[in-house]
Amino acid sequence: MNKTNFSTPLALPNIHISDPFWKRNIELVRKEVIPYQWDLLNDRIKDAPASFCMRNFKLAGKLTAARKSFGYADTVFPVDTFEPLPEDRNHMEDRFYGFLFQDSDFYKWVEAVSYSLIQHPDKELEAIADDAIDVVCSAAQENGYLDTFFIINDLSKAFTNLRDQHELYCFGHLIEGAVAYYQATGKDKLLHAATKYADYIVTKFGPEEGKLHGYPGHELAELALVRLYEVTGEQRYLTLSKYFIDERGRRPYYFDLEAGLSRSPLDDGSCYEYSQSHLPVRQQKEAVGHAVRAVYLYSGMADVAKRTNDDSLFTACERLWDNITNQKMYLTGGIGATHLGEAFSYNYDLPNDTAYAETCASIGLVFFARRMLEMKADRKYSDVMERALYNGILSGMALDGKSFFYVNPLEVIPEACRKDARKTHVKPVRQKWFGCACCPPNIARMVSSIGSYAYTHSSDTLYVHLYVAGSVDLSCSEGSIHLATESNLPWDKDASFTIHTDKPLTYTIALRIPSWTDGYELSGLQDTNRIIKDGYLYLTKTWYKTERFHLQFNLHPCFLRSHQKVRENVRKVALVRGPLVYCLEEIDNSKDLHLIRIPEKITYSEVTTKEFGSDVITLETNGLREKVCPGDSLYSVYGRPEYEEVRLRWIPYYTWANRGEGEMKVWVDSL
Ligand code: FUB
Ligand code: ZN
Repeated sequence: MNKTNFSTPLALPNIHISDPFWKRNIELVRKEVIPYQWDLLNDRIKDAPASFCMRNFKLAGKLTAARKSFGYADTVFPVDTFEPLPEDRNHMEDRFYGFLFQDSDFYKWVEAVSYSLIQHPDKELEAIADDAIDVVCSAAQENGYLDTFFIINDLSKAFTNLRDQHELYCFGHLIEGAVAYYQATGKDKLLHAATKYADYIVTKFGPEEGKLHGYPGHELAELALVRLYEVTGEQRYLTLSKYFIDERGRRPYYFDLEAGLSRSPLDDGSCYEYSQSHLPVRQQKEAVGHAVRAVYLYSGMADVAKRTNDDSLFTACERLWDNITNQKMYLTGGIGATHLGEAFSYNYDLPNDTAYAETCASIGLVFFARRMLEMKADRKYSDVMERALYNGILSGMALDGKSFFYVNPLEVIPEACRKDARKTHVKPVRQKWFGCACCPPNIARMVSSIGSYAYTHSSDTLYVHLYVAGSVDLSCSEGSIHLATESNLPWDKDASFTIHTDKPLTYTIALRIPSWTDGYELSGLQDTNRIIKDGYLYLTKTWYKTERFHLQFNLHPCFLRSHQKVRENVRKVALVRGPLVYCLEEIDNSKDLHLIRIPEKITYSEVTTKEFGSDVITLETNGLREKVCPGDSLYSVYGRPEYEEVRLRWIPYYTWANRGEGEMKVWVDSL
């Protein structure tokens, strides 16, 4: 591990985003997604599945108050099964409803609100969040415990089924929301609740006798505890995170012990691959199991590796990263190829039409990438981060911010989504909401915190990982630096930078040279030491007052192929332009997209359109369409197919399914 590269993300308040592409999305989140989700959390949207989230917090608050006053308020409902939505039609007043991790929807919402408030202060929104936080905090028990599923249903069962019941996952989201709200507003009520709960958990878990030697069934607490450690400086939170990581996968398996099993259902531990607890994490070489869980875990591992200088943990992270991105990732940055277990499949198994590629999983991949970049500035991380952000994550939200994808396939035939049981998880149009609503609030928090993925810094270097227009302020030992970036990527091919320092200051600006470009030109800088390393251009000089320079990339569309082991993509090609993946839609190219062929000689043209609400570059190429064979027999003697020439219209993948229902295809057959 190269320790000189140790850096840290820049605090969001120091970053101002003016980027047209991202600003539009941030504004969407602020104006549409946040208010809409707030209504959803309060069950005020008629045609969407009920959330029960705020209703559960209120009910838990009542029970907590009763417990405080009378020392007793016990209603006991079953918690033994993973019971997403109790079926009783007439909801009982005193019972928990919704998924058992429904609390996390509020925590993610408040996290998104926090980032939004940083970019755009809004007293009214802050007041709504303050009131909601009062409700949430009123549910906390005297000892700090805060999980409405157990507070309402049966407190005696708390921490008895870590494998399935998501308490430590909700706890992780509580921390993330609380830290973000504190950083955005300076208000610490939720943070107090989170630390009190964390302190309670510290008394419950650890190596000492009498404590639980368990770890989260759905990871997240690991990375969240590190965040809590960073904001409070309290070592015990980092220690607990490291404990969860070190304990995971050790034998005898904790999940066996808590279930009262004397041995594992499967001796090789593969039954625990789903939650990445089949092996100690440092021995894990392949990304397996539930994809969101996996990347949340790996992010936590990276966090701990950095804070504890743990080379073996870093190496495990790097190995897992390489496995995901070289063998298990869609071109869009989607991960988790199978809906069975929302999981990774085997290496190179990347089916396009049954893909799962959950929005949350790509978000988790970005978390993982950002943390790896904090340890090692290598564009293998930032390239993927950018790919996921501009494609597999943004596709999760409609262009009007009002509907969402959970699953992000690379090929869709609407009829199959309805009639083929293997594909019913794939939706041809975005949904208003989901009973299991993990993805929409996750997109909201990701988009509104985009700035924190653009830069990291160390004492002597500012790293620019994403070309997002805006400005960043930071101070180093010698003084303060203000860097302003102007850029209209992904549409335009250049970025201009203005650096202002309060006095002469020797410092390095490291710019990512994306792998999608085959050349670049830097102009406007004199007396600068230039080094290229791991895909970053390091510019070191003594900056003085205000200086401007310019970076221009070669940016042109091109077709990519997959590794030959990706069986699904044999003889297929996909069109990209810079970080954007493009796709064909039925509305532009007629039905039966499987009959389209990409010839050897291609001419490209770029057409800017306002059809998608803002300026978007669509691409046009020549193409061929296989002519329909005469006759309607299912099989007939083979003869070389005939083709007609067609003009193909390609749109950025993230814009698909915004003009009604129809076929869509990313990987298209070549001739
Ligand atoms: O289990 C909590 C969340 O719900 C997971 O992260 C998602 O994959 C969805 O299953
Ligand atoms: Zn999700």
